[in-house]
Amino acid sequence: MFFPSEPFRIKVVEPLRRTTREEREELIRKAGFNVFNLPAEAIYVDLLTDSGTSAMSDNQWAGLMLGDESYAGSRNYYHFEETVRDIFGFKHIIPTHQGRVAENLLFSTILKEGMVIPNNIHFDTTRANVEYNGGKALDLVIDEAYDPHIDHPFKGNIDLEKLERAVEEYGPERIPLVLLTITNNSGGGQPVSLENIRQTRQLLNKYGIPLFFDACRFAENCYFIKEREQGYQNKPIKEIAREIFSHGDGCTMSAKKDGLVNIGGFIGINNDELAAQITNRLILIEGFPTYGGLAGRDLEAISRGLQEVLNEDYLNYRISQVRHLGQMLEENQVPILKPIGGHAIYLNAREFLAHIPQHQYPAQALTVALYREAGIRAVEIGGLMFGHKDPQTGKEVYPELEMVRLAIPRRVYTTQHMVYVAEAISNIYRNREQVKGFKITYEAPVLRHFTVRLEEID
Ligand code: PLI
Repeated sequence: MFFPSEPFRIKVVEPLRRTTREEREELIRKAGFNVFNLPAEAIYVDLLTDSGTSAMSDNQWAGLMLGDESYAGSRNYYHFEETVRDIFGFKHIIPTHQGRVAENLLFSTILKEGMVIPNNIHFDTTRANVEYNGGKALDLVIDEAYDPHIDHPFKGNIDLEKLERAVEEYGPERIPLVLLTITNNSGGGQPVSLENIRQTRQLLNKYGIPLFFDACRFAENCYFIKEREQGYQNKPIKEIAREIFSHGDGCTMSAKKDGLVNIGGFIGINNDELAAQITNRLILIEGFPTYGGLAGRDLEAISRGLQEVLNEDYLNYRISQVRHLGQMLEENQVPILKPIGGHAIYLNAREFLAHIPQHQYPAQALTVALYREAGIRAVEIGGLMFGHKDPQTGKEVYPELEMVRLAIPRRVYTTQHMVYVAEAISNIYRNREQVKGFKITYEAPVLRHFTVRLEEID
């Protein structure tokens, strides 16, 4: 077994509390069987998300002390702008307090009723921001992405034929931009190849459609390109990143992922007019353009985080830690999505709990079982998150994949934590027949998984 060793040592520790099974039973019932409602202190290993949960380095913490909290023209903004431009290359860099605000600013500016945004797969906040602003969110990833057994090196690639068909069907005037999510979170943290990016660009050039990136996990995507794509083995990660973004007209970024910080984001954009419109909206809802909803110290931590995330020792450890967890699960025959992605392991709940039908939310049932068994928090990415009522038939429509995501926070948990998680899951798998399905008792009209309440079916 290959153990990924950490390219850092631990200077500060955060104690974790262990709970009893009885305590967890009471807490999960009180939470309406929704792990978003659990107090974080009652969780032993929190794999809900890799977003905003990274451990910052000593260099980043030192940067916080250099925060310049001037309302306008903070020195940290200039450092941030210089760093982002150096990696991403876009002309205008607009800070926001997190990724979904970047999405909201972009889509509320460019979308008109009836417009369409193609993507490989929209993340849930991206889809919601497109739809809320009158657009239609199209997921056009390659078909292989929907088969959890296919071992494709770039399963995040957009399907160019599907894209061209969409352009012909809706017309280029109804497509203000195409997004590529790198890595493709909702499809398993799978990378997009540079070849696919180049081809997408060429196709869009024919129609004059801009290409944008949802760049949350761009460094992890670059690592996979270096590892898997011919011609990139000897290229530094930063050069790969620059090549990716050279094909784009802009990006949205949640720095809470590959910015290695707890809060922050930005929009990068080349179009002057669009940048001006977005900036005006930013002033209305986020703040002055040199802080965009963040403190100066946060901007400094992002600048430093973006430089650290390009370090190959770090990326090698990061990807290997996730892979190691996946390999331990595979050794115990636990069904997971293949190949193992960049930031998370995705348990294939449909196969794991084959006795629970999709309308009883097997992925949610598995998420609850993980908490009950071991105090581990994961997130459902299946019928609860993406299921919805068809407006015409009123029937519930379910997504193709029914997954539980174990997102690994960056630089937070040790190998021993991963062994603990693998053992707990393998144990549930051995006793899977005991896990029961759920029904919804309350749901909100958008992004229902955050506040849903459920009842166990006997
Ligand atoms: O959580 P935000 O608002 O900083 O970022 C939104 C967002 C946009 N795109 C993608 C691909 C994401 O993964 C994303 C946030 N992801 C979360 C919260 C996650 O748990 O994966």
